[in-house]
Amino acid sequence: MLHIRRRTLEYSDRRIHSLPPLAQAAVAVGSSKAAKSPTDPTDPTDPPSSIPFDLDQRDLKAPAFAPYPRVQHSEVANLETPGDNPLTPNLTSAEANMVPNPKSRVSYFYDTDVGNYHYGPGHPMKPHRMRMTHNLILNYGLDKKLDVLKPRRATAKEMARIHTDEYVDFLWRVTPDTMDKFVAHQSKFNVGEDCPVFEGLSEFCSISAGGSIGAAQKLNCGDSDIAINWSGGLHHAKKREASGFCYVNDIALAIMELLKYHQRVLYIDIDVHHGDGVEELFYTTDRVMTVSFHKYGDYFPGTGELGDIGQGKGKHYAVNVPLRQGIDDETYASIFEPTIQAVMDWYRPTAIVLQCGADSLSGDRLGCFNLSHKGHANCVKFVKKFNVPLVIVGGGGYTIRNVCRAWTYETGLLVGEQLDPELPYNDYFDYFGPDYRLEVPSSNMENGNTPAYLEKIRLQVLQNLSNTKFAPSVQMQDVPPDFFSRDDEDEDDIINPDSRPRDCRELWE
Ligand code: V1D
Ligand code: CA
Repeated sequence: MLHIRRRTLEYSDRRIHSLPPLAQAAVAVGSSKAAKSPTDPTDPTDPPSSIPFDLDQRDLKAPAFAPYPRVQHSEVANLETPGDNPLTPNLTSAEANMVPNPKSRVSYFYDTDVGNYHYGPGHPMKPHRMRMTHNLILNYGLDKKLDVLKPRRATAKEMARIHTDEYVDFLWRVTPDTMDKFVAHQSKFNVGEDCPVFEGLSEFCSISAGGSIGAAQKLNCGDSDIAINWSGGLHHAKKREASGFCYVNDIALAIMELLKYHQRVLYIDIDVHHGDGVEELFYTTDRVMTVSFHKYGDYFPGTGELGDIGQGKGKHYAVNVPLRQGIDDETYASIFEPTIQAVMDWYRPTAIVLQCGADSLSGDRLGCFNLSHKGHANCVKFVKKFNVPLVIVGGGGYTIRNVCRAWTYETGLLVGEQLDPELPYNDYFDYFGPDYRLEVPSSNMENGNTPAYLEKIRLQVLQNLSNTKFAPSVQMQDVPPDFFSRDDEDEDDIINPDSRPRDCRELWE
């Protein structure tokens, strides 16, 4: 048995490289714009906001051609119609999906306290939506198909893996009653109208982050194929400040956890707002590829243009898909599917984190897209089909009855259950009137994304991807200690990376 000192993983990839067809087409398109940098790494007065430890010790090898089953594009028109998977030409798409996809083992993280936190009167972010979603999930009986787990709460030390000690210390100490003591800190750490200091703020952050870290650990230990944390997805939180209703970047913490055992992690963001916090933290590494689909142009947070593609070793490992308002199911799939297929072909991630912000749904209080629940869930379905270990997190979503509908529908999809469109009776039944149904319909709003605009975006994104000449591989990589290792463990203990806990349940109970 191989025993090594300090957790070290061996990665190798000796398969033969060949150009995926989509990317071949893209190579013919013109060159990309220069990347815009969130920080200047050459400026000693501006410490990088990206992850500090060395992610880049690698041995580059040629990648394989299309290692995942190619997924049929544009399934949105009718998600239940027969598919044309060349491997299973005579099967319906539902049957075809079942052939390469054995039933997934799905973990689901939920803390009953999460719905009790309150951002304050008039604030659109409502943690209560997680309680409503959980209750709907229970009333559909989906808990029987899920491994339901209460997350361990993330500690300040864990948060400090991506945030500055000073910022974490502030989050843990500030309360609405002690605000006066922290006047100078309020602008420094960007707390205020968007990110208010509310009662129990640090506990709320611990629950959200604990769920996403736990989800990553469930994949790392091989216990689950998919792990869900609808209380996570807080993609705007920055290394040293809060932003856009987000304080602790649970997604980056989950990605850091995945990087202990995974060579390449893909982050996909379908929230209507740009996933700027996650992008910024991994902007200079090729070990994480970030892909964000978002409204761009006179819209929060104002970042995420097509030419923002990463920097240094991370150049070409950030992908931005700027969209106009009113995008519908079919149009969204027409850009999402080829982009993700090309990313999978080129980058070949060994784990994926999918942020499912529900403010991209039609009729969202802050959003401006026109996706139905099916159009939103099509992204989840498309990503799931690659059978790569998958963390699912929540995010934005401000018409809370629709957030519950979409996340419940997606939970059903992830466990392979078709849900009755008639809602079961549940504790929040009144919220769902007058129809009391599961669907989130799209509206007749105008789609600002013309075919010509989307084609331009699609070609440029594929062109940028074609510049990732290969999927980076790592031969030997020091990984940070597991979050769940106790402080009193001997640093010099001999650790066998193949002896990861088979059953992580003990970590959570
Ligand atoms: F409408 C409000 C009422 C009270 C407090 C805040 C808002 C509000 C609405 N939209 N704040 C916003 C956005 N902030 C601004 C600010 C104006 N300043 C100069 C900035 O436009 C923030 C929107 C945040 C969206 C968060 C998110 O949905 O992406 C999310 N995802 O995961 C968690 C949150
Ligand atoms: Ca959002």
